[in-house]
Amino acid sequence: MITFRNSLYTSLFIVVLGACSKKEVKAPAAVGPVPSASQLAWHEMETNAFIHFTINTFTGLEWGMGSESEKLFNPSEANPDQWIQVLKEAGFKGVILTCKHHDGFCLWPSMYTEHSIKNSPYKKGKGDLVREVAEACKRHELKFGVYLSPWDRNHAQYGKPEYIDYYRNQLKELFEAYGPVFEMWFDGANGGDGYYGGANEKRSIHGASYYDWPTTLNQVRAMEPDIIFFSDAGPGVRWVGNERGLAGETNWNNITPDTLYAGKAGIENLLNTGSENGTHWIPAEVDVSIRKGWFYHAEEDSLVKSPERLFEIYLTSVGRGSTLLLNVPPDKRGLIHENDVKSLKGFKALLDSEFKMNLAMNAKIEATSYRGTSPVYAPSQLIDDNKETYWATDDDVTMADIELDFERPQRVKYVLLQEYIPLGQRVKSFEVEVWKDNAWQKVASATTIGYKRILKLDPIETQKVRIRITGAKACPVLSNLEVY
Ligand code: FUL
Repeated sequence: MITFRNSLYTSLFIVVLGACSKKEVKAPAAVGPVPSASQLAWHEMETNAFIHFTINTFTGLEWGMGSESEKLFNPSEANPDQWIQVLKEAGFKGVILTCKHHDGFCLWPSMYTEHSIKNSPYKKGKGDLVREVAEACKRHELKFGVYLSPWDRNHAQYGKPEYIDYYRNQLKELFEAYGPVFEMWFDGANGGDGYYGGANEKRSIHGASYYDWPTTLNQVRAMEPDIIFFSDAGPGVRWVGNERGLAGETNWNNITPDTLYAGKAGIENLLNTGSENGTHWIPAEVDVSIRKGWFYHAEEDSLVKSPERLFEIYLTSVGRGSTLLLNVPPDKRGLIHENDVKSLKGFKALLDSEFKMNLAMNAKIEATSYRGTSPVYAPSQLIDDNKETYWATDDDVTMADIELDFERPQRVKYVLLQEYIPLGQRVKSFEVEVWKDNAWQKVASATTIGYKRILKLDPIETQKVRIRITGAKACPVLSNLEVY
């Protein structure tokens, strides 16, 4: 009888215990603005390429006046397949083409203007480079994006309401014939002198109101619901505030857009860092050219950025939670120049060699705490190679340490962290320490993490690395930790 009772109690105890351990620990609630599905997909692209190509390539200018003859556009060996193949091999996931730059020349045979490829010698006026690039992107499985300059120095009606109809008609042409389009670039350069159909004058517009962007964006969204809009103020992604490849060391994806508009002066610093309590998720995109200029100029052949420079830019863009948009302009032949190809190959080789062996993968991992001590939020989720799982702490814990033990000394050079951004950006400050001479030594400290943060350390031999989250808007939620 006693035995029976005992075993009954034991079974009851086990059932109760089982029920307790199965008790689901609630996931953290989202904090602040969060990315949309298309913004999330955009973050995950990490590196995209810009292609600047127009009559400027043949005149040596950066900003054509709009008066240049279409006859000047004559790439003798244009081969968009080569462009896209080179970019694909360098690891880029998307391409944005200047379908029309400020000079107004269109790389597709638009029915709304004569200032286009149809009046150029290229393929005797039968060419369409927007189509060729969009198709090459499909073949090589890169996403295709469109730059259509709002400022048009060729168009007679620029500055008047009629031009807005023209601009919208061209967007319709592009989105209906060449999609899918993943990103649309609205450049901030606006107004100034130009040809304007022969008027040759200076025209200024009211940047905040002339274009009536909300209407235009709605029209585009109706054609391409998942589109990401780039402009200083987003709404999809924002300018990073410089063209030197530098995202802010503090880089919030949040910003309050109501005081921003494309081309507004004096907002560079704000764009660079975003703001901790910004009301919208509008991440920064880092646009920078592989050359000095945006267009190809033979005299810059010796100034192509080296693989090492491109790698540094990668660290200050992708490594600071942004997406890199690297411009690689075709030359007068219509090919990516040999020097650029060489640099891109070297850049890819550097990426592959610097991030070859993730030491965290086989390390022992612990944390000072994890949410409800549930395995769902355990630190092991940081090294499981699954971006959907994450380590998180209890709601009232905003400081915590994560420790990796490699079990024998390793040479450590980079630490890579990722927040689980579908639940918002949280971390405000963190430090990296290594175990050296029987003590923890601080080797780096930084602020935000966001989609991805890579810290480059002075290479050091150590058996253990500790990440200390020292400040966060709410409980930290991290999906990935890598060490190289
Ligand atoms: C700038 C433009 O004025 C440059 O020509 C280039 O297109 C760059 C990406 O954006 O605002």
